[in-house]
Amino acid sequence: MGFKIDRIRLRQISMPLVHFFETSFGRTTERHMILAEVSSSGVSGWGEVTAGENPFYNEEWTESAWRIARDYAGPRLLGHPFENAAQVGERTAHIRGHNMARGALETACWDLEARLHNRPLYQQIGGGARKEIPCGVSIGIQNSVPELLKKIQTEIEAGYQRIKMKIKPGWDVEVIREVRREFPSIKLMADANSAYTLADADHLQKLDEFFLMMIEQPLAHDEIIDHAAIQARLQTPICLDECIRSAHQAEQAIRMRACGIINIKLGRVGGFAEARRVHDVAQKAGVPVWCGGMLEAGIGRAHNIALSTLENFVLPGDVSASKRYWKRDIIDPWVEVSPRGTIGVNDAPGFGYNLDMEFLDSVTVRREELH
Ligand code: OSB
Ligand code: MG
Repeated sequence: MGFKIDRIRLRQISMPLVHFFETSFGRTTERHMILAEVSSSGVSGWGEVTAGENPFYNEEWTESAWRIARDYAGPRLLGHPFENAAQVGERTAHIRGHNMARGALETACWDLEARLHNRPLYQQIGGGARKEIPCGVSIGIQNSVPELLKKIQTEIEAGYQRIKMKIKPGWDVEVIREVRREFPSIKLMADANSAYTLADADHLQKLDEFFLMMIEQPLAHDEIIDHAAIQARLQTPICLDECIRSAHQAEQAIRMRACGIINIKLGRVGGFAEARRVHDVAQKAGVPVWCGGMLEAGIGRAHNIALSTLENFVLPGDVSASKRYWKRDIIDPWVEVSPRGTIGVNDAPGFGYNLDMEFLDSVTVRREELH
């Protein structure tokens, strides 16, 4: 069943985080995100832009995504006869970069397609390998080590299956040593968000003694070759995040042995079709993947859950409970995590949750409609 998009509604919402989230590139206290609603003859699908508030994780931020979605990507989709949602990404592939803005519209079209077929999104994308997905948490840089230890304790008690901690120069080896002293056997990993260079190789080698599951994106956001060089010097597997924006880059990184694991983020690769291709490339090479997070509100979170039901998402992801981020989420029910650290996958049509429209309207700060 094909479809034509006859209306696109963009809205920007603003919500404070329950707790600030700090990475090597900065601290976030309030999220400003864009939601996209694509409609075809009265049926709507929803997507979420996963860009940050500043162009620090990658080149995108809320404002650039608004302009790309409104002026470039949105108009390319309106009125075009799509045979299926897998074709949507190609319509905006002439835009250089800006995968998160493109991805919000692409994922919205998959949600729309799922609803037109009256089936859950996870089935529409070809997932369904598991009925509940394994969850980890990403814990930001804290003001002190005791605060970090306390946060880890809380999340382990809640049942989360692995802990990811953010690192940067000055908050790395000695902090991880303290964490390991307190929690000798938890599944632990570190994410540097590109805070180091090859000149730090000797320093990063010290991390091998802590039996980390992986070290995520230690080097530059666009540097696959240097990651191959650092991987050759480390026993701990490298996991690439920022570097992998396409299946082709995943193929190159794997071929060069730049990573042993890949973090897949829908926005970073431009949507479900490319995420699936990255997944397939990795699976063929025997490289496990997991679903990353971008501090999403309910729509993006629900999409991540659907993605995580593809076969090769075998490691716990950064997809966790709504209440870790929000005082109130925009979906109903909120995303909840079981005591064994899993999220159950819903069978309702589309992304599987209801939108809390009243609350959504109350946090909306800007709107635009495209015909
Ligand atoms: O590198 O995975 C990352 C958040 C913002 C930007 C980049 C990253 C992250 C996270 C948070 O680690 C994951 C989450 O809990 O949503
Ligand atoms: Mg990361």
